[in-house]
Parts: sequence; C-alpha cells; structure tokens
Amino acid sequence: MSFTETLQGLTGKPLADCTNQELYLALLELVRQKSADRVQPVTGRKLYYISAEFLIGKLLSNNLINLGLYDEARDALAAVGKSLSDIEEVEPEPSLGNGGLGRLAACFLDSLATLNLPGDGVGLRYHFGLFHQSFEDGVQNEKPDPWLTAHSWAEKTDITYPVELAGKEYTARLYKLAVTGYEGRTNTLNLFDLDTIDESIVHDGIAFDKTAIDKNLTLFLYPDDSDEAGRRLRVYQQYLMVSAGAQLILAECAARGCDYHDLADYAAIQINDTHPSMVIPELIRLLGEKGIEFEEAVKIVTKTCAYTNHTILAEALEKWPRAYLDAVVPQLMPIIEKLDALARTRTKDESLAIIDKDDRVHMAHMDIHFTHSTNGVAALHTEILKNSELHGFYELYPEKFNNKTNGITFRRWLLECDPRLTAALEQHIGTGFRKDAAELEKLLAFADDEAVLEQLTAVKKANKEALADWLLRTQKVSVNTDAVFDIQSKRLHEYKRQQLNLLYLIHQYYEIKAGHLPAAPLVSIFGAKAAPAYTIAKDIIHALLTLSKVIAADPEVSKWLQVVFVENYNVTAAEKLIPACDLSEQISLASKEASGTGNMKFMLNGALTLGTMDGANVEISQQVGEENIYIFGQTSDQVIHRYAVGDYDPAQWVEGDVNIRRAINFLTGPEMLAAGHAENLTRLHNELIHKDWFQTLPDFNAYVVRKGQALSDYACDPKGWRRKCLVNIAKAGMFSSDRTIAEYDRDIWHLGK
Ligand code: KOT
Repeated sequence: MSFTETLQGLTGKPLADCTNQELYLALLELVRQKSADRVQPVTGRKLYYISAEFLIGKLLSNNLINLGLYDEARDALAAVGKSLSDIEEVEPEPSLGNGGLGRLAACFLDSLATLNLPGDGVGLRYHFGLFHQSFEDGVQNEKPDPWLTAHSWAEKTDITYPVELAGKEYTARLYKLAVTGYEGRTNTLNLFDLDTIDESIVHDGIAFDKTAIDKNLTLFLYPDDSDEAGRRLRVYQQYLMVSAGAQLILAECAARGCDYHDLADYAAIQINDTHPSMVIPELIRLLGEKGIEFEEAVKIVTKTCAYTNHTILAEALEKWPRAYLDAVVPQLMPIIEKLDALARTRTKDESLAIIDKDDRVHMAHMDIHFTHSTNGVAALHTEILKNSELHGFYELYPEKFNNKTNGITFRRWLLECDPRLTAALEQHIGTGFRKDAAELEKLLAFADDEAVLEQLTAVKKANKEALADWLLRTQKVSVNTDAVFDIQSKRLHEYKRQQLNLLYLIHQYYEIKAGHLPAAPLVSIFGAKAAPAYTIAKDIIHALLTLSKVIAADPEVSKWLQVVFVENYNVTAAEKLIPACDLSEQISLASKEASGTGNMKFMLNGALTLGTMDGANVEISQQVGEENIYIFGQTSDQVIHRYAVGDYDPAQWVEGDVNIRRAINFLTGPEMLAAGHAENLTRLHNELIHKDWFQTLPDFNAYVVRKGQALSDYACDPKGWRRKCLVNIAKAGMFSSDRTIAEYDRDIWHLGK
C-alpha cells in the first residue's frame, strides 16, 4: 500500500477533501501504529529518567523523521495541494517544561531510543504547560497554555496507583506517550495525573484556588511558588510523581522477575535535579512494605539511583521546611530522619547534613549521600561543584562525582528545524552524521571551498527570509534580512544578563546618534519568559520593549538598529529563530550558567557565539578554537573571587565610566519615560546602580568591544566569517545528546546488561 493509500484508509475520504485537522489526526494515528511496531522487550537494566519537566515540543514532524516517513508524508500531502507545515500548525505544543532542564530531558529520551537503549521517562501530565506569554502595554501577561485535546499523544491507561498526600488517598493514573528514536526503538514517557482535575477553577490569567488539591494538583507546571500555598503545592506535585513513579518501577521490575533485593539489576533511576529527590525515601518506604529492612533498602536505593545537578544558584537549591514535609508527606519524615542520622555517622560536618539546625530539609544533600553518582552538566560546572559549591561532599565521596556535558538531539535541532542546511550538508558529507554526529567533522575538508561557503551563506539567507516572514505573520514586525541577526533566546533571568544586551543597545543608540555608525545594521532579537513573580525580570522585558519603540520611532537610529522581542518564546519559536541566527548571545555571568544548551543549538545551525567563559561555552571554545568564537568578560575565578571578597559596588562603575553612566541613565531619561512606565524603569535603574547582583557593569566595556569586532568581521570580512560558521557546524558533533547519553550509559547506567 502506498503512503497516500494508508493515510486515506485512516481519513476515510480523499486526502484533498480533508481539513488540516483531519489530516493531523490521521498522521497522529499512523505514527502511533508505526511507533508501536518498534517496541522491544527489555532485558537487563532499564533506565527511569524521573523529571518534573519534559519540554518535548510538538511531536508530529519529529516522529515522522524518526520513523523515516517525513519525506513521504510531505510529498503525499503536496501532491494533493496540502502542506505538512500548515498541518503542523494544528498541533498544540506541549510546553511541559520551563527551559534547559526540561528540554534536556526531552533530548535525552530521543537519544536513548535512537541508541536502542531501554530508557523511559517518568513525570507529570500537567494540563497547562508553561504559561502563554503576551505583551500588553509593554508588560508581560500570563495566560494558561492548554495542550490536551481530545486526541493527544499521551494515551490513557488502566494503570493506577494510590498516593497518600497529607493523610488522604488520591489515585494517580498513568498516561503513556510513545518515544521513537531515529531508526531506533520505541520507549515510553510515563506521565501521571489525577482524574479529578478541574480546569474550570482557573481564573484571571493563571490564578486558581490552591487549596483544592484534588482539583488543582496537576493543573500547571510548577505553580507559582512565591507564596506558601504555592510552595506546598509543589511538594504535593513532587510526591505524586515519585510515589506513583516508584510504584510503577517496582511493578515493572517485579513483572520481569525482580525480587526487590536485586532491584539495581533491573532498574537505574536518574534524578533530574532535586525535584524528584523524594523518590529516595519513598523507595525505602515501599521496600520496607515488601519486607526489606532499612539498612538493606538504603543500599539497594543507593545502587539504583543517581543524581544530576543543574545549577549552583542558591535560590534554586531546594530546602523544604520540615513543617511542609510533616504536613504533606508524614509517611516520609521518619525515613528522612533516619537518613539524616545515618549521614551524620559518615561526617561531622554540619553543613553536609540533610536536616539543618533551622529544620530545613536539603534535598540535594539527601541525593548526594544516598545515590551512587552525582554529576554536573558541563566541565566547568562540575569543577565548580567539586571545588566550591559541593566541596565538602567531594572530599567525602570523590568517587561519586563525575561530569556529563549536556547535548542536544540533532534530529530536532538540525534535521527538523533546518532542512536547508541538512540538505546542503548531505550533499557534501553524506547522511552518516544523522546517527554519528562526529561525522560532521568531514565538513572541515570544505573550509576553504568558496562554493561550499557560498552555499552555506545562501542557506542562512533563506532561513533569515523565512524567519522574517514568520515574524511578519505572527508578530507583525518587519525586519531587514541584510542586517546581522543577533539572537538572545532563553529564560529571562538576571544571571543570563539580558540587561547587559539592553545596555549595549542603548550605547549603540547614542553612538549612532553621534554619527559613529556600526559596521553593519543589527537586528537584535529576544525571546524569553519571565517567572510571573520575578519582578526585575519583568522590568527587563519592559525596558527592552520600550527601547524597541523608542528606536523604531527614530528614523536616524532605526536604519541601523532594530530590537524585536518575540512573544511567547517556546520550542516551536526556537525552531524558527535558531536556523536564522548569525550571532548567538551566550552572555551569562561566568560561573552561573551550568551548561546552556541553546549555545549548542545555535552553533550547530552555523551561528557564531558571542559569549563569556561560562558553562559549555568553554567547551565550545575549545572545540572551535578561539579564532572562531567571540569570548569576552571576567572568568569564573574572577567572579567567584569578587563574590568572596564582597566589595563589588556598581555605583563606582557608574561614577567612573561615562558610557556606563550614559546607558544606565537613559533608562529613566525622557525618551524612555515618554514611551514606557516610570515604575518599572526606575526600579530597574535602581537595581543596576545599587545591586547589579550579576556584575553586568564590570563586563560592559569588554562586551561592547567584542560585539563591535563581530559586527565588523561580518561586514568587512565575509569570507572569514563564513569560514568560522563552517568550523562551528563541523565541530558541533561533540554536543550531540547521543554522545552525552552514551557517556551516562558507560559510566552510570549500564543499560541492558
Ligand atoms: C531549576 C530549578 C531548580 C534546579 C535547577 C533548575 C534548572 C537548571 N532549570 N534549568 N536549569 C538549566 O539546566 C540546563 C540543562 O542542564 C543547563 O544547560 C542550564 O545551564 C541550567 O540553567
């Protein structure tokens, strides 16, 4: 049967007569059937990757590519005048994650299935993913982002588990979402939910009654945790996930012949940062119910579980007041107390305890004591964990610490999002890189081949045109595709320093006004969501939106400079932005960005990085060589030292530097106040002058100089620029999540054995 016939069998009428919605549902069903054919029996150890977030993004195209059906589907639809990309627009995006941590989990599932490794995800079926962002009057507005429709990728099962929260029993129901690898097996993403959730309790944007647990527990990804009810709800969510997850793991292992004493021969559990940490005491509790004594249960769990740390930011390290846990998970507290006592027999260092003197439970400490592996997510990050943040633990358990530099799946972040570049690459180096990313290095043979370099430039230009069309259609802005496309897209956070980019843009505004024209026109594009309760982050968005208006209204400046803030940045938007980027902004304060993964996506798509020596930027720089990347700013050692000395005073930098002073004062100057809100602008101005917690000002001049150099290279040395782009693509192989997963398997999981 031809593809068209198969699809027609599912729609029940000629394809030409179908709506895009009907075609989408038929394709979804077809993918389901084909994915089911690739389910394989599990032998030996199987991985359970437990994570509060799986930022999977839309799945139709990805699944078609991995099943080898994409070209056929596209052509069959084109033959009846339909377009696959229009059909994709029907699919709602599951935004079940905040950013890097959740997207990493999604890339890992793709790589596990591609490498034919038995590895499932365990998480929650949130009814609304990360909020939908819109800008109203220059201010971020949040609305629910529904993705569950009558026909969803996640299929309801009959499998349920009882979960006790605050002394009351709830029923967790399992939903299964098939994850098919590229030419690989089908694994499962297991998502838990309650049947009693009531979407109608949401009101006024994303507000809802936080007390009715049976109605709200899985309504939202990470409910706002700025108030106590919100924080408590997060503990409820975490326990629902780990208790149902642990019961699923034990049931699956038992079905395969495990007698629980040998659990570690059947299961490897990866704890994705501390959100799933309660799986440790929960497994010990459940093993106790099966008759296994505490001491043995601790050994079994330690052998089975491993922990990944994704951040050193103090405010992100989860420490739950004991009173919360007493209230929500009283059944775990006696176990956590015993674990604390056991940990205290191993070290006298009070700072390594699980329960501190203020009665707070340190989730990361429990993870490090009672799992066999603690890993960081980039070389620099792991070194900082070992030498500063977790130094005491490193001294206690040096053998547990290891690095696993992050990666991204090339199926989504190259084949799917950049078909033009993929085709160009395949013409010269074949298709081997699809599964063996190291083969991208073959491209280096063409580093001085003018025709190939021209071709890559033409691909970039076409991608910029496509982005311009999309921006016009969805954001109603028109951009000059001859300009340099400079993109900073990631969560809005002060440590990521969108405010540094903001100050640069103001500086350029003044320079252009003074007749000091840049080497090339610049389109500076932002995409970022700010946490709803993160006031300064929202002020930074407001300042950028206001600056964008001020510049657009000034014909002298707007010839050279344009600021575009894309609404509702998500995986779908990232897939449009990244292939069109010339200059990738990775400008976090050194030591603060654990790894970054956007940096890898931009590099793979032929953008050059303007960045600090932070996270995986360090390894990108090592891969491409310093002549193929624009590095600037303080080193992590300098930053850590400045924090330790504690004498950083932004006011001195403002006083001592006319350019810094000029840029900062512009925030509350007449042009900005006329176009924006005094309250937001003044608060940001004060924050920068009096706190500047992420040391924007000491890096300002170095950033201006380096960015100027990049623009001048782009404009004055196009040949050199193209060559750098080629080297970046060729050297991106090490950042494939296939490499990362192979390392996790080799060092930590040992799957299938
Ligand atoms: C959020 C809350 C608590 C603990 C950790 C996080 C977290 C860390 N969320 N995202 N991250 C990012 O994880 C990515 C994947 O490892 C990194 O690339 C990135 O640098 C982290 O910020």
